[in-house]
Amino acid sequence: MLETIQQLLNEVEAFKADNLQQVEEFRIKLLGKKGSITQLFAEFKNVPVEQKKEIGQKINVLKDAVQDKISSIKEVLENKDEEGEKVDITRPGTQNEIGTRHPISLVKNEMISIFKKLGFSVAEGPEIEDDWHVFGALNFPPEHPARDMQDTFFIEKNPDILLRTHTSSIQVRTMQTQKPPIRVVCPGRVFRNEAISARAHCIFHQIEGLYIDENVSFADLKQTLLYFAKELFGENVKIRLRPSYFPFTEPSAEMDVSCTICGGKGCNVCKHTGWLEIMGCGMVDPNVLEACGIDSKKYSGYAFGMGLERIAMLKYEIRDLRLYFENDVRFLKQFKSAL
Ligand code: 2U9
Repeated sequence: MLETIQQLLNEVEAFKADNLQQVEEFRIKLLGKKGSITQLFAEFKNVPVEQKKEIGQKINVLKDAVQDKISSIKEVLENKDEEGEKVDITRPGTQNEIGTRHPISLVKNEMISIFKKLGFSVAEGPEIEDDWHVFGALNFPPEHPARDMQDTFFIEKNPDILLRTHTSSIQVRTMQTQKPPIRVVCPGRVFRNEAISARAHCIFHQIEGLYIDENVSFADLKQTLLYFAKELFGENVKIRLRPSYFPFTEPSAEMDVSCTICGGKGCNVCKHTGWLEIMGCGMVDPNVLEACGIDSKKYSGYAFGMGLERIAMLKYEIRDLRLYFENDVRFLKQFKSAL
């Protein structure tokens, strides 16, 4: 009997049909009143008790195989889907939509490719940091307001551990592990204890740059940033630097670009000034170089930093920061690019 079951299984497996008539003949041959499987069930009562379990299971497997085979062939022959709905096989197939890159990733990748052309490499670092890498090494005095719980997220059990408030901690780590010349850009997610609105978020992204070598000057910084602005916003963009203050750079400046919307004539976006602030920059403070193990008498360097959300807002005319974090596909699918 086992042999017969195996033979029938082979037959079922090999069965093919060109029309429904052949399928029906096949069904009758196996499952009809005088069909081979019906006969097997009839002979089952003569099977010795100790073989009943094995043979019973095998006959059931065979019966299931026949029924599966019949319904799958019928589905194809009748052009019906799994639910039995008639399928129009002349219709074009449904296309799988491919995803789009997030606008923050797009501007980040574009900026990285601009700085790579100038010889910068990319460095990354941990989001959970210690006080020294975020504040101490960067010349923040002990009482600086950024160190306050109102501005920074600290880990409850250990006030020395916090979420980085800027990506500058990556440059600190780079300086500790590499010898000049150093030329890096550091993109990453940063965290500040702020209420969420159209203009502020507690999570955002920065990209910062650092160049350290002998005889690096403010003129090198200015020319690098001019090249960067032209690559990102177009050949006609103008830049201007205004004096500013950061604990980690001296002298420090803020850089504006001529308004990307009105070209400098004045509009709502630039509040009729013709200029848009896009980044902070400056010469690395000698205290910072020394704290990170670099001889400030031999080496000098420049650094700059900017918020990716702000740049993406200007590039894509996005008016509300919260859109970046909602992952609404109607927003996301508008951004298509090779980068
Ligand atoms: C080291 C030394 C110096 C990085 C710099 C800025 C100026 C700056 C802000 C722009 C908008 C951050 O996203 S934002 O809020 N950044 O203005 N960042 S210079 O200076 C460094 C970094 C690391 C070791």
